[in-house]
Amino acid sequence: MSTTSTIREVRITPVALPDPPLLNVWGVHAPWALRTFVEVVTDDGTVGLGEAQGGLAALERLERAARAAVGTDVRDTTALEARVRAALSGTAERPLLTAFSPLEVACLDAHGRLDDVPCVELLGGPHRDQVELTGYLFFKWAGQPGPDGTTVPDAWGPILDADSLVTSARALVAKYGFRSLKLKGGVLPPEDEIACIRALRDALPGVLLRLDPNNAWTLPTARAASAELTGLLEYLEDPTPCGSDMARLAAETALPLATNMCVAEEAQIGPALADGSVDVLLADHHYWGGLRRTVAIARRCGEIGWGVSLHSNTHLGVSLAAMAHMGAAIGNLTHAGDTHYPWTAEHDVLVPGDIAIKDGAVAVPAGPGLGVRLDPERLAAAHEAYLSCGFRERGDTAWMRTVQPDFDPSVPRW
Ligand code: GKR
Ligand code: MG
Repeated sequence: MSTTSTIREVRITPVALPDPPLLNVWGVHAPWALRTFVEVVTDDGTVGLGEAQGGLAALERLERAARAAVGTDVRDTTALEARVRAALSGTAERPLLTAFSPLEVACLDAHGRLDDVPCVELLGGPHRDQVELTGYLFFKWAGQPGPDGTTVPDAWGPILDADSLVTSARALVAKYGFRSLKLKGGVLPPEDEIACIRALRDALPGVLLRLDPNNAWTLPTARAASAELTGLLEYLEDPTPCGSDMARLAAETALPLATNMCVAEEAQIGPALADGSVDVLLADHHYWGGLRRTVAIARRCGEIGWGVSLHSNTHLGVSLAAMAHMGAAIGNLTHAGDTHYPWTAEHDVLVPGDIAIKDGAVAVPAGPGLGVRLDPERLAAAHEAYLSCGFRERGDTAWMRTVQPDFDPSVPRW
């Protein structure tokens, strides 16, 4: 076991990857999705990897946190957190933990490499050797808007009705073996989305289904929809605004309610527990403050009677590897975790073959640390794309308004 583990340098590389026009309640994904990679380098040259959400504001916080991380021991994530908290003093808890997270993941990766153990061992050890994942269905346009009103088509084509949605679902299930599917809702009127769920139920009877309208429905709409959806879904995610509406719905419906919006930091657990509005929490290490904290939050969910799933935003393979190690360490992972990876995999910057989704699951990489490697050429190309793409923040509403200038992202909408 090596004893040299002090961080001498943190390399931060923002990247951009092509993104299809996936629709959601806030608008539509722009042609470029932004992520940021972290490489923590110890004094003996060991490198640990982390992946973070992109965007200039988050990047600036991450850079400040990274400067504070230099000189800490990769084995001492408590000291790392203290330094990050000091460096970002005055920052709200969620963005602060979002800056800490990729550094914590990178330290765990380096620690695992130094001690020749997989990260899951540093999280308490594995409950499973692969983590079940959910195929993520989106409505989408035929392609991204091009110059002068043209469309730049993509391989998925338009997904705007039940038939095309079922076709995309069949394709995801055939390619990745998913045993559950999540539909990103809040895009079409509720009756159309319910019809889509019925079509999926008929087409893929053995596959569990979820629907996430991202707070788009009023309480009366959510009440009526949940009556129709009970028995069709394993859970309904964030149907109506957080707080009293979610609580009232939860009290009335037999359908389990899940969230990644109403409980997104520790201070929100108590109120949601008190009002009974949550049955399943979608954990996300990117904003819960890294792998160790998220494993602890998941344990707490078990104690208070909540189920646990995993939340996902557009991400690449370092995050997928982190989710695999973390998901394996969560004893009470009651539901398959979300992942955007099928929408981004072809643009990953890992050494090809280091990680993949097969048979509806991701195997925990066997090597030390996270068990995955960046491909320097692919990383450099993705960074060049970042420099030239012109996008610096995620802006689904702004991109939607390039096509539909009067688009209003307010919720609840129906
Ligand atoms: O990428 O469009 C998207 C998703 O809607 C994502 O932004 C959400 O955070 O998938 C997420 C969710 O479960 O709410
Ligand atoms: Mg959600």
